[in-house]
Amino acid sequence: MKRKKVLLSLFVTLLLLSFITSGCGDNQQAGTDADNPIVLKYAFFAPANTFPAQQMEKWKEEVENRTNNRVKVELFPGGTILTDKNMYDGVKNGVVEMGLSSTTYEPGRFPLLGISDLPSGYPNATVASKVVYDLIQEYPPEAFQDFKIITAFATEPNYLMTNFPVSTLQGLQGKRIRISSSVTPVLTQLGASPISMSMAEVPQSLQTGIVEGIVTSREVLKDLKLVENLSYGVDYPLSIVTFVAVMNKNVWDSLPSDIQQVIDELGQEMAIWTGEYKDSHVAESLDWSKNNHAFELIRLSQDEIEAWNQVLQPLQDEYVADLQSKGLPAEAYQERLYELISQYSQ
Ligand code: 3IO
Repeated sequence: MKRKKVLLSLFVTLLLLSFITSGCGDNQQAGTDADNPIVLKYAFFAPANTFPAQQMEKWKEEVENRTNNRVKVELFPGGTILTDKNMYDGVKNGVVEMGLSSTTYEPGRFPLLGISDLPSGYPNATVASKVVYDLIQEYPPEAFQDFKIITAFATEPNYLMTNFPVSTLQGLQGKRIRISSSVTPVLTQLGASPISMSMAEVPQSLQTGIVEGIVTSREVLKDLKLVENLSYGVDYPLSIVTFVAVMNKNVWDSLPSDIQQVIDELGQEMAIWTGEYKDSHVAESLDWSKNNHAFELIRLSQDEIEAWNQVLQPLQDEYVADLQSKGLPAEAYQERLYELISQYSQ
C-alpha cells in the first residue's frame, strides 16, 4: 500500500517537472535570436506621416538591423494607445515600453528645457536638435529620473501662420492663435490671445475657426494639409518645440548590454537625422504650399522686426532669472545653450 503511494507521488512529481521544463522551453529568454525577439511597443500622439513619427520608423529600422532582429519594434503613432496628455506617465506605468512626446507641451515639468525653447536664434532644426540633445545629456531633466532617455530633437524655430495677413504687431492684437503650451508667453508678448493645444488637435481647430492661426514649424502645411486653412506666414523665427523619446526604466535595465549599446549609439545619430529630415521637409513643404496653394510668406519691415525683437528679447532673461532665484542652474544652462548654438552653427 505504502509503496504504491510513493510511486504515485513520484509519478505526479515527474509529470509536474516535465510541465515546468517544457514551459521553460517556450519562455526561453527573449532577445537571444530573431525567432524570439524582445518586443518594444513605441507610442506617439500625432499621425504616422509627421516628422516625429518618421523618426520612429527610422529608429525601428536601425535598431532591428543593428541587433539582427533580436529586437522587434512595434509602432503606435496617432495617439492610438497614449496621447500627449498621458504619454510619459503611460511609459512609466508600463502601458508601452517606449513613448515619444514633447516636453514643451508640459509647462513647469521641465523648467530648464523651457529656456532653450524660447527664441534663441537657432538657424534651423538640425542645429536646434544637436543643441537640445547635448543640453539634455548635460542637464538630465529631474522629471526623467525614472526613465531611460532614448533620443531628443527639436523643430525648426517656429513661425506664425495665419488665415489673415499679418505685417505688423498691431494686426495681431487679440487674435486667437494656437501655440504649444510652455511657450505661450511668446504670443502674450506679441499681443495675441494664445490658445495651447496638441498638434493632434490643430487641424480641426483651424477648420472650425477655434483658432485663426498657429505658431509651429512649417512642414505641417503639407504633412497635415494645414495650408488649406492657412494662407499667410510671417518670416520671423520664434520659439522651438522639444521632443524627448523615453523608455521604461525597468525595461531598459532588463536589456542585454549589447542591445543597450546599440540604442545608446543611436541617441545622437537620431537627433541629427531628425533635424536634417525636418529641414529638408520644411523646404519641400514651403515650395509645395507656395506653388499649389499660393501660400505667402510675409517679410516684416525693418521697423517691425525691431518692434518684435524688442517685445521678445526680455523673455528668456526674465525666465532664467526666475529659475535661478529658485535654485536651478539656469544661468549656466543659458550660457551653455549659446555656446552650443555657435559651435553647431559653424
Ligand atoms: C509637431 C508635433 C506633432 C507632429 C508634427 C509636428 N510638427 C511640429 C510639431 C511641434 C508642435 O507641436 C508645435 O507646437 O509646434
